[in-house]
Parts: sequence; C-alpha cells; structure tokens
Amino acid sequence: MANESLVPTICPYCGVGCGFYVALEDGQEPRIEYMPDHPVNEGALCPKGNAALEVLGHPERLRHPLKKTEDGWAEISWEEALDLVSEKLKEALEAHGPHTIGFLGSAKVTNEENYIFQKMARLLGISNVDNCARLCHSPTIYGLERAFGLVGVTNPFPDLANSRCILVIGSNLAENHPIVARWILKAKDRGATVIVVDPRLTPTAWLADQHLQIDPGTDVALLNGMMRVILKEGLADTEFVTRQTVGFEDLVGSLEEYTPEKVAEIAGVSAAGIVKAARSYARSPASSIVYSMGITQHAVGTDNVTACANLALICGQVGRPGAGLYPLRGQNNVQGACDMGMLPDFYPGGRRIDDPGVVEDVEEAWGASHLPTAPGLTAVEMTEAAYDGDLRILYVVGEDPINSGPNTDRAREALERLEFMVVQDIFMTETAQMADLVLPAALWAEKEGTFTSTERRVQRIRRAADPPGDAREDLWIFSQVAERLGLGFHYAGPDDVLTEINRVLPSYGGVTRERLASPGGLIWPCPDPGHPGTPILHTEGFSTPDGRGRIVPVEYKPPAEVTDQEYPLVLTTGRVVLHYNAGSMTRRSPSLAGRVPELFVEINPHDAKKLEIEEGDPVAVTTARGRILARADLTERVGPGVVFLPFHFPDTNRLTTDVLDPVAKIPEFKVAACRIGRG
Ligand SMILES: Nc1nc2c(c(=O)[nH]1)N[C@H]1C(S)=C(S)[C@@H](COP(=O)(O)OP(=O)(O)OC[C@H]3O[C@@H](n4cnc5c(=O)[nH]c(N)nc54)[C@H](O)[C@@H]3O)O[C@H]1N2
Ligand SMILES: Nc1nc2c(c(=O)[nH]1)N[C@H]1C(S)=C(S)[C@@H](COP(=O)(O)OP(=O)(O)OC[C@H]3O[C@@H](n4cnc5c(=O)[nH]c(N)nc54)[C@H](O)[C@@H]3O)O[C@H]1N2
Ligand code: SF4
Ligand SMILES: [Mo]
Repeated sequence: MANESLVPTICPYCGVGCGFYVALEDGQEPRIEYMPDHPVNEGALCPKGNAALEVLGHPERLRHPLKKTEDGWAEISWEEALDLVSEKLKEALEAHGPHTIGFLGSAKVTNEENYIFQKMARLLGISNVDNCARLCHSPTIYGLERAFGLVGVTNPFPDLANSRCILVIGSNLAENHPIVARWILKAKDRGATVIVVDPRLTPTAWLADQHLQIDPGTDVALLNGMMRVILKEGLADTEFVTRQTVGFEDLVGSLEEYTPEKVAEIAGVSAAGIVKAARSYARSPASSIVYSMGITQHAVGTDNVTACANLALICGQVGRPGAGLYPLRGQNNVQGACDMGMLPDFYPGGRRIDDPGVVEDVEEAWGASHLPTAPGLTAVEMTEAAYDGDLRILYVVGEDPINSGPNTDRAREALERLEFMVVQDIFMTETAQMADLVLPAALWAEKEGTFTSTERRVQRIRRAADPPGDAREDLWIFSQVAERLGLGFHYAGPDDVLTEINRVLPSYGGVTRERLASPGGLIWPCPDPGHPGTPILHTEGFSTPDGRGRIVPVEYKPPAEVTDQEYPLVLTTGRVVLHYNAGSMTRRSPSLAGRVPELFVEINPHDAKKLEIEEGDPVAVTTARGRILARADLTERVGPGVVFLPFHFPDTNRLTTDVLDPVAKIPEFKVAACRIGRG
C-alpha cells in the first residue's frame, strides 16, 4: 500500500448515501475501496456505486465553455462565458423583470452549491427556482408538511431491521435503492412480514411475503380499503389517535364505501388480500411504510402520500424504533437541494416564502431587502411559460429536462422559444445540445462539499481527482456570475458557505465541517454544535404548530388518462437497476451500459400473443403525444393490459402526459394510455 491514500466520499447516484473510499495510488487509475464502517451500506455497494468512477476521465466529459454559433459549437474562455451569462441576466432583469427568468438547480450538486444558486436567484428577485424534486417527491413535500409538519424519511435505514411488518408501496427498492433492500432482508431474517404493492412483479416483489399487484393509479382506494378494515376490526391505535392526531372523525365517515369487495374491483386485487395486508400492518408491534415514485408520480400524488400518512397515524406506527414512514428520495442530494431552498415556494430550511416572518429572517441573515415574498413557477410550469413566451431566460444546472420532463416534444418546442438558455453539466446532454451556452462542471469526485441523503444524513464529499480541461466546480461558476452581477459573494470555498448554512438553517445549526469528519456524518435536525442529530423523528409529537399529526380524508379518483379503443393499454414508466435517470452517466459507464444497451418495453406474453409480437421484435409504442420505437421484452413482470418503459434512453418521455397533480405540480409519469404495434 505504499504511497496510497484513501479519500472518503459518498456515492453520486441515489439518495441512499452509501460511503466508500477513492483509493489513489501513484501511477494508477483511481479505484474504489469499500468502507465497512459506514452505518448505512457497511461496505456494500450496488452496481452503480461500484461503477461510479467510470465517468471520471470519460472522453466525452465537457472540457471547455461552449458557445453555439452558426457553424456549430465554439470553445470560448471562461471570461467570455461568464460575461455572457451575466449580461443576459442583467438585460432580461432590466428590460422584462425577474419573472421572465428561471433557475433549475440540481439534486446532483452539493448543498453549498444549491444554497449559493438559490441565494443568487432570490437576491436578483427571481423566484422561479426549482429542482428535479418537482418530478419526484413534490407530493411528499406538501403531503408530509401537512400531516407531520416536517418533510423527510422519519427513521434511519438500519432501523428497518427493527420493523416487524414492512409495507413497500410503489417502490422498487431492490433495483433503485438496492442497499435499502439489505436492511429489509435483515428484518425478514428476524421474522418481519414484507408486503409489496406494485402493478409489476419487480425484484422487490420477489422479496415479499405478500404481493398486491394492483392496477396503476388505484393506491388511494387500496389504502382507504385497508384503513376501513382496520377500523371495522378495532385494530386502530385509539390511544395514539386521541393523544397525537386531529381529523380522525372525518376519516371514519369517509371510508364507509371502501369495502374490501369494492376496492378489489377498483384495484384489481382480491378482497382477502386487502384484509390480510391491513391486519399484518396494524397488528404488528412496529410497522413501517416505504414508498416512492409509484405513489408520488400521479395526478393524485399528494392524495396518495396523504393516504399513506393517514394509515401510519391511525395505527400509531410512527415515531418509534421500527415504526416509520420512508419516502425514499431519489437523487444523491435531492433532500439537500430542497433543504437549501432550491424550490419556488420555500426559503432555506423548508420555510415558506409567503410567510412574512420567514422573509424578514432571511433578509436579516443575508443583509438584503426586497426578497421575493410569493412563490414562483415550478419546473413544468417554467416550460409552459417558455412556450407562451413569458419565460425568456433559463439557467439549467445538472438536469436534463428534455429527457426527464413529461411530453418532451412540446417541451422541446417550448425551450426553442427561449431567448437564451445556459446549461451547466458534466456531459453534453440533450438539453445542453439545445442551449446557447454550455458550461463544463466538475463532478462530485473533483470537488468538496456536502450531500444530504434521504435519511436526512449530511455527509462530506472530498476532492480525489482534478477536473478535466477547463471544467470548474459549480460553486466557482455561480460565484463568478454573482460577482459580475454585483452581489458581493466573497466565499473562500465550500467551507465558508457551510458556515453560513449553519447560521441560516436552524436544523443545520450543528452540522459543522469539523463534525462531519467520521463515516455517517450527522442526521438533521441538529440545531447546535452539541446536538447529536435526530435519527428518529416525531418521538415527542409532530412538528405541526400543536404537535399533532393531521389526518386528512382523501377520495379515490381514477388516473387522468384512461384506456379506450384507440389506446387500450396502460403505459407506466420507471427504472432498471443498471441505469440512472436520463442516463447521462450510466449510458457512458461501460460496465453498466453494455448490459442494457437500448430501450425496451415490457409486454405481458398474453398481450404480445394477441398483437402477434415476439420476443426482441422492434415495436412502436404510441400515446396521444407521440410514437417511439423500442425492443419488445415479453415478461410476466407486467400484468396483462400494462406495459412498462424505462426512461433511461431518449424518447420515453415523448409519450408521457404533462397532466399535473394540482397541489404538487408533479406530472403523471406512471399512467398513460397507449397502444403497441409492430415497429
Ligand atoms: N437504478 C436506479 N436507481 C435509482 C434511479 C434510477 O434511475 N436507476 N433513480 C433515482 C431516483 S431519482 C428516484 S426518484 C428513485 C425512484 O425509485 P422507485 O420509486 O423505486 O422507481 P420507479 O421504477 O420509478 O417506480 C417504482 C415502482 O412503482 C411502481 N408503480 C407504478 N405505478 C404504480 C402505482 O400506480 N401504484 C403503485 N403502488 N406502484 C406503482 C412501478 O412498477 C415501480 O416498480 O430511484 C433512485 N435510484
Ligand atoms: N417517464 C419518466 N420520467 C421521469 C421519471 C419517471 O419515473 N418516469 N422520474 C423523474 C424523477 S424521479 C427524476 S428525479 C427526474 C430526474 O431528472 P434529471 O435530474 O433531469 O435527471 P438526471 O439524468 O439525473 O440528470 C442529472 C444531470 O446532472 C449532471 N451532473 C452530474 N453531476 C453533476 C455535477 O456535479 N455538476 C453538474 N453541473 N451537473 C452534474 C448529469 O450529467 C445529468 O445530466 O426524472 C423524472 N422523469
Ligand atoms: S444504493 Fe444508491 S448510494 Fe448506494 S451504491 Fe447504490 S446507487 Fe450508490
Ligand atoms: Mo427522482
């Protein structure tokens, strides 16, 4: 091990926040060394974590600022690039006002970087700021803020091993949060019952004792049905309900018509299965609910989240070891991006922008005046505003909306109408190709800072490699733009920004640089330097003003788009273990891309037979918005009538609908009506 150094860091892919070391040895390529003393992954990594270093020196990394010209891309200096961004912003601010500008921050960049980016926006009066949480857990933000007063996974992952019943609903964690599956296996080892609710027979469903293969978009009916069983059989925790909640009586009245038989008909599962799941969850001494995109990515996403919270509240299954609610967040730093205020309606620390007290606090902390006092546009609304000509400038950091947003043919038209778009990324994404200016960023292993995992665990990343060419840290780029706009950002580096975060965000008060040295970091709320962090939330009541959880009845509503003769199949979209989101990193990772090289569509063999489609055939998938080609994968993973497309390759989102949940403004990625034909 001569001349070897081990740089501790955090996986850049999903929100589980696994730790590992980058081993640097003279004359050798950097390699991964496992971190057995990390509390969450205990040294293990999933295939993506193991491949994390493959993109580091990739030949396609962006190396220079690029300006679009009539003859294609021209390499320009940073000086010219930064001047251009600041001039465009200044011009638009003066001529048209801050509401014509949008900033999309990134759940892949650090807390410090998001903090600075949204601060820059707000100081300029811009409140159109958002991040990919809009497409992901925005229903959790509104649903859990109302129910519990605080948004976050309630218990740490190792605590899943203390659950006796785990209800996994709309989450394929075996593929998408694979290290969480280890804790579920540990719970099973100790005798826990695992129930999986998913329209597909996923690898997660294979772990289950009971799989409820519901029809897409019927979760509210199922959860209401389970709650009705629990009430009728006297299985609710009435003591907890009386002491710690409000709204129970309204719920009781609302559930009457959700009989097991009726729900069975709506959701396409057996009445006995509903009763069994309800009993398992309510009777166990410690139950947890784990949910993600199968719950949130619906026009009724906020209702779905609310129904999950209602179930936990009436059974008193929250606020104790083994009893929690786990909205598994997606990106490595999506929790952090939201904590830092990279949202149109929240200042840093999850504090509402339209609360005058909050605005006053932030103004004082920043030494600023006239900060925005009203929410701006959300991500998908910004696209709409661009379409209508109301949004003129878009600054996109570490996101690829032309692949990851809904109904992308229309989104493409919208972004084409922008006056100026700058994209800051590590690769030339599809969105970057549409930009007027592309800025090359340093990736996680090339910079310092912190990420906040889905457990609310704040952890440090450290520099282990030099960025390629002229690529620079996102923080440096933002600071340079801010300086040109006269905002007086004089941060010496990420540590300086973290010190400000400690001062401005109450729950990060004690999350200081010094305390983040050991594996596992700190879990917020951690208000002061002597505080140990808060692994389990709501142990002493909820974070609402009166300390009580809110039970809010919700009614089942069918998905926005229903099947008909022209579009007889339900299209649902999602993920596979070897690829990540729009694929900019995994499609360039040889060990991953080689194993899933192209777009495929899962079709049930019964449907395929009727359509005379064979395994491997090229087929056309068509919705009201477009037609794309994919390779047929005939599999029982989807039930008859349902087809599944991953969104890791361009095209899938040309098909998805941009119908939004009215509260969270998340698009319904999980249900569209489609037809399949020969390609
Ligand atoms: N390998 C891999 N890991 C990832 C990612 C990735 O792209 N690849 N992305 C990260 C991100 S950003 C996120 S947000 C997470 C997402 O992680 P997940 O939420 O697990 O991802 P999805 O595959 O989108 O959807 C989960 C499941 O919901 C099911 N589902 C669809 N419709 C319904 C429904 O109506 N009801 C119910 N109950 N279930 C339904 C799908 O069949 C699918 O199995 O993963 C993170 N981790
Ligand atoms: N059909 C369908 N669509 C979906 C979903 C679905 O289930 N179905 N899921 C939605 C969900 S949950 C999410 S979260 C979104 C994700 O949508 P996006 O956030 O748009 O997806 P990513 O591909 O993760 O994009 C992250 C980008 O950051 C870049 N990047 C990585 N590191 C850095 C860095 O350090 N600095 C900078 N500047 N850039 C960096 C990567 O190259 C990549 O281009 O997609 C949504 N879209
Ligand atoms: S589970 Fe998530 S954080 Fe852990 S190694 Fe896999 S992708 Fe990385
Ligand atoms: Mo996500």
